[in-house]
Amino acid sequence: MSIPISSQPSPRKSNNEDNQEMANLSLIFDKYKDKLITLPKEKGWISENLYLYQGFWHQSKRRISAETVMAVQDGFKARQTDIYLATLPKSGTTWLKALVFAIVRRNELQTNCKTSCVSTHPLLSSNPHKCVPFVESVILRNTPTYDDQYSPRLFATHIPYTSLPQTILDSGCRVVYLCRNPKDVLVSMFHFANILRDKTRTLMTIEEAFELFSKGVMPLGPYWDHVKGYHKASLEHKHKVMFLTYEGMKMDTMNNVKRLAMFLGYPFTEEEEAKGAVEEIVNLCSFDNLSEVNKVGNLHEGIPNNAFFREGKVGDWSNHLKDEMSQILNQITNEKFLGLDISF
Ligand code: PAP
Repeated sequence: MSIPISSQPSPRKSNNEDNQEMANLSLIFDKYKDKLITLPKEKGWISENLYLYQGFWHQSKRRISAETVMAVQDGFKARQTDIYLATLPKSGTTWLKALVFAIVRRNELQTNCKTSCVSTHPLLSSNPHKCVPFVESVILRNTPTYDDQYSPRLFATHIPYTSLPQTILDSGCRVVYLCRNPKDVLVSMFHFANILRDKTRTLMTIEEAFELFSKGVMPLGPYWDHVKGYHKASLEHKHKVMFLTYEGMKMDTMNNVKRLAMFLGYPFTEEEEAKGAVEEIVNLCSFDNLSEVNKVGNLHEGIPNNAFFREGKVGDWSNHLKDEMSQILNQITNEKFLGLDISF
């Protein structure tokens, strides 16, 4: 279905919608509080605790939390035409959201015409997180802003494959998973957590972050289990689950954007390629461009837009991790990924 640009859902939400979401979030926290207190706890990166739910560590009392995962499992309804972008936090979610939004909505947004429409593209004024919502926060919305009338609906999720609601698994929709070198995920999460950390807590040290990460304790960790779940699904459902790496995307963004478009059912025509549409999307979604657009403002209260843009590089871990930490993580990763075709 082609939607005229004038009727596109606006990525900006009104204060009323934000207030409604906060009210719905409180109801969800309340609904699942008895279940939450039965779960094993560990030290949290941002708030005090993480909770072990279905084998993965989740935050609590946040938009992306054990409670909102439970609510998604209980109430979310997937469609066959939906597209889901799955990641472990800090693996390139923001980048993937931007790329897929720009690819799939390009006809409506006419990104391939180099005149006026480029200057009005939502990604030139909005955080990619506003353009592609997480299912974990979509369930907080009331129906009129649920984007039900748009097809395909674009959603992201941090939910591990084995915890995805049955409705997504049964729908036969497409899922793209993006994973990243664990050492860069650890370092990125370490910086992000210190920006968002509860003000009552002292900042984390890299040693503390390393220790928790190696034990599998990070939001949505264990890292290795999250990656393996989607990797297995990509082998079992080749046409439905696509497995990408941040490093591969960085190395050859143009070709991977073309592959992504093909997989999602929105291949670039020869004419589009000749006009430079792929390049235009790659540039629109580049770290330099998106970090410039998002250098001010907040995504939500207490979450600055610029927290999602730090270095955007492959291998920044070497500036933060000691050799010994790197060797231990290599060893764990080699053991966990033994026999799997996953490399960074
Ligand atoms: P999220 O899961 O909380 O949404 P996510 O977007 O996955 O976060 O991770 C942020 C990382 O992606 C940051 O990595 P760094 O800390 O190592 O720098 C961020 O810089 C990087 N990033 C954000 N946008 C882009 C982009 N357009 N291209 C490449 N990397 C990006």
